[in-house]
Amino acid sequence: MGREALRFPSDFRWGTATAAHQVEGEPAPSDWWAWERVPGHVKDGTDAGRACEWWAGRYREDFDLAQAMGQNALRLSVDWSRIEPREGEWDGQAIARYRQMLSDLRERGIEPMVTLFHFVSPLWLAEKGGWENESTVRYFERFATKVVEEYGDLVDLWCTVNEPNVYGAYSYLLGNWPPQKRDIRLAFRVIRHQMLGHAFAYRAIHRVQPTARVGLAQHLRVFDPMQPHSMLDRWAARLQDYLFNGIVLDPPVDGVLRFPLSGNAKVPALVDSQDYIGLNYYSRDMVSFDITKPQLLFGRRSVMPGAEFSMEGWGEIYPEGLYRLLKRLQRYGKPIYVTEFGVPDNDDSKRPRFLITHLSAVYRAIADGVPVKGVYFWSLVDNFEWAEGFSARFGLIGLDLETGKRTLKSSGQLYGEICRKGAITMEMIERYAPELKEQLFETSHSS
Ligand code: IFM
Repeated sequence: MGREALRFPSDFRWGTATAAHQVEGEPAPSDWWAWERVPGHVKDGTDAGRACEWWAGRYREDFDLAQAMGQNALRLSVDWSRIEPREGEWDGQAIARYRQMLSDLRERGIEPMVTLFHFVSPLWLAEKGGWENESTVRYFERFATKVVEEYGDLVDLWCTVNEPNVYGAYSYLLGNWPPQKRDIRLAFRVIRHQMLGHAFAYRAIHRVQPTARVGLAQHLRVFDPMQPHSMLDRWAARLQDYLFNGIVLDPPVDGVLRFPLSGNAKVPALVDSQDYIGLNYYSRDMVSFDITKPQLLFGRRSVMPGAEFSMEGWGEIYPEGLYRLLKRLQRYGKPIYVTEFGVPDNDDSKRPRFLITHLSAVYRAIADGVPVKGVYFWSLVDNFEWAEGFSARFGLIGLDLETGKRTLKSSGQLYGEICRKGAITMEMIERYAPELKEQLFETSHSS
């Protein structure tokens, strides 16, 4: 090894993250399956009909590459619409196929983290109102129980719900995703029900598998005031932070669903309902007070002038935000997994540096005592990016949409080197982020 700079703990989980609908292809009838078929819904006219062909067996090619990269962890989801295609009916073949997938992972020495709800609802459930409907909480509890009964011998690390706040915002407030509603009250209702779904699934999983480690993946963003000296900008930034981050962060700790999720109702099943905290981190927003924007709660979000970007329309690349959020999560006293971090970067020109700067932020957090146990880079392979289709590529492995051929990108080679070494070397820092040298060396000398 070259001169070593930053060595991570020996039991650190080096992983990548995926989600069923984004990679599998041949989807079963679901709300997304119905929605993406309507012309004009997906930006580039693609759909998830083929995706990365995992359902047809090509997951093996990606698992082989993940293993060769030295990854020891993979976050993937099971698609509820496959396992329970009709209310109360379990599909034995689909269950068997996921079992094969999970066994194939284990055989490669890769530990699965399984997500139970990642944005996609079976069509029968969506037709009943999906998460708008409180009874979905109980349907979800039943589904979680079934999944753990089926795979408890292969999996003990579970993620109940992915990004409840993003799902609420995109599907029910901004109207970008199915069912394309724009109703702030509905958005909070859907988030509330997902938090309850998490709580009941948490209890159900532990009933079936007492040793399970269960959490949820929280998408947190940094909100900074555009003018730090402006009281109004500071107030607007705090409000955005509360309404996006705050409302989902505290309920699994103290069990209280605060306004606007509910009027401070305490739900016993929610109290202390996570064994780890999952953090999905992407970017930050600069917030300015704007009296003309009551519908946005007087907070206009924009980007820091002069900031680093990947692609037009996507947020700022801000690695310090990952460090800041990890420090913020430290107070909860739970193990932390970075369940996603990643960047849309179609020519892979930014991703290598992105990896080094973000993993350095994780390293600094660990050196400061934050119990980060692992990271899952989004994503293993280029995949179906929801309403963006395939126009935004997030993978370490490139995917040729015509042939399905996989190619490891430079970022994939770099991540592989880091995973295999369990460290970021001095050469990597000098090459990709020389400005960090001083800061990191101060950290590693003082730690
Ligand atoms: O692709 C998504 C993923 O499904 C959830 N978190 C953010 C990713 C990138 O946008």
